Amino acid sequence: MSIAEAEIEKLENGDCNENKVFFQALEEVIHSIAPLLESDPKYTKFAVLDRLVVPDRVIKFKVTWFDDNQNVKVNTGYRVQFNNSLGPYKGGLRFHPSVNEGILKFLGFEQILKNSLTGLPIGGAKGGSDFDPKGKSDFEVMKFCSAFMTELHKYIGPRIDIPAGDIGVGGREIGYLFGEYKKITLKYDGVLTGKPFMFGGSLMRPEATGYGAVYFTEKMLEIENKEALTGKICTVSGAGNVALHAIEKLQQIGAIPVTCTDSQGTVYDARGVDLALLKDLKLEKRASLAEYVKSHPQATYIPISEYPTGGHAAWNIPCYAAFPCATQNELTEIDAKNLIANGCISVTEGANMPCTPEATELFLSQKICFAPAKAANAGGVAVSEFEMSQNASMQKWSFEKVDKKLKIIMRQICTRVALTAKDYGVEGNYVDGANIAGFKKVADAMIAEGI
Ligand code: NDP
Ligand code: 2IT
Repeated sequence: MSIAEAEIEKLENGDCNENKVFFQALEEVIHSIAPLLESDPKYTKFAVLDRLVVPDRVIKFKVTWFDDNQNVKVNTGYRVQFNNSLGPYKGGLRFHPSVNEGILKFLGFEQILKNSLTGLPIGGAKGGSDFDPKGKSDFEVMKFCSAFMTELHKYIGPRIDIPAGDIGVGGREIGYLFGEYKKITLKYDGVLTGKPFMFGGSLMRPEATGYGAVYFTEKMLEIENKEALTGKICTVSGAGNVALHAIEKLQQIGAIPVTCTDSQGTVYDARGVDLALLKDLKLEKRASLAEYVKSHPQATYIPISEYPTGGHAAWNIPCYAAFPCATQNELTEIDAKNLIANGCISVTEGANMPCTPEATELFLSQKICFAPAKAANAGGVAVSEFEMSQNASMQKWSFEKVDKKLKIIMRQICTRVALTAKDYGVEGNYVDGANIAGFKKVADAMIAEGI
């Protein structure tokens, strides 16, 4: 039995350990690439899949820091350096209490194929900590980031491994991490992306993932001969980096995003989400979405505790296109049924793996245009690579230049995914298309580089 098959068997036998989300991601890819493995024996001969599913290394370390009351706090830090066949390890850092090795293996594995799809020279990695930035003072976040970097700096570098943001890690955290790296190493390197613009960040990196997801969707709807998003009602989940900028781009192209969510509930504003208010609440005040309705009594706030499935009410609002942009497995089969019953024709995964396998299967079987995360949210890491290029050449590109390059890359990914699906007899299935196209490039590089 191969390693990959053994991993799947563990899942089928009810192994509910922390690797569950990793197996979920793996299972989907293994299913998609079966025709490729059958058509070309070299992938089996060189055991590419078995080699790909095991990270090159998993670095796990203790992070100790003082809170504002001088109490010693202890967290666990990780960096999963998964695969560097196409370029240096690249991928975000997540700070959230749920973080464990399994979640980071799932995210790192997805990142390998996502980064491959961009066509840029970047390998796959992920990292983070079970540290919860919520409710912490700026000073506590700074202390934690410094302590985290005290360990992490040993393993990263602009040609080795380049971390960035993810859930709970934005410009503030990247700034503190960068400051500590510089202090320890004396190097002013482009070692992290998502830096604030004033010290080497790329314009448009904050917007890139959300904007990119919308650019991808526009191209997918064109290919599938569906009406464009302009004038259409859209539902969005999340109220963080990805969601805010998906909402922003949707508004710019004349669509009407009517929802956003956080971990506690959904805001439904039928007139369209007030983005300025949302940014103020989430980016400046770091407040709950429940505050939104205080300024907009016409809008509704539905806490998850009051929604029958315990999930998010966002997916029960009629829409033309849905954009889950919060977190993994947030959109279930029931949500998928509701979306389809209410006339939704397109679903774009802005978050990483936000749809459960059952929901994804339903979308595919019902011929809903379905843009999988590793293709649709690749805009963030693509602009991260643009940031690396700018840092390496001591340049600063304009917003317009980055935006233009982002749009081109998202449209190229979409076309390549659609064509790959067609070549393998699954036209319209962007999940299989993305997995095959992403895998093939990494697999060919792994074979060419020897074992
Ligand atoms: P943020 O931390 O900026 O925002 C996360 C949002 O999701 C918050 O509104 C948060 O609510 C909400 N949320 C709801 N449920 C959960 C949960 N169980 N765990 C964590 N958050 C939850 O993160 P991003 O917007 O950067 O990331 C969102 C998704 O997009 C993630 O899946 C991430 O991996 C993916 N992604 C991010 C990229 C980037 O460039 N940042 C690039 C590609 C993918 P609350 O405020 O209540 O915590
Ligand atoms: O999931 C992702 O692609 C990210 N969190 C962004 C990674 C990056 O290196 O910009």
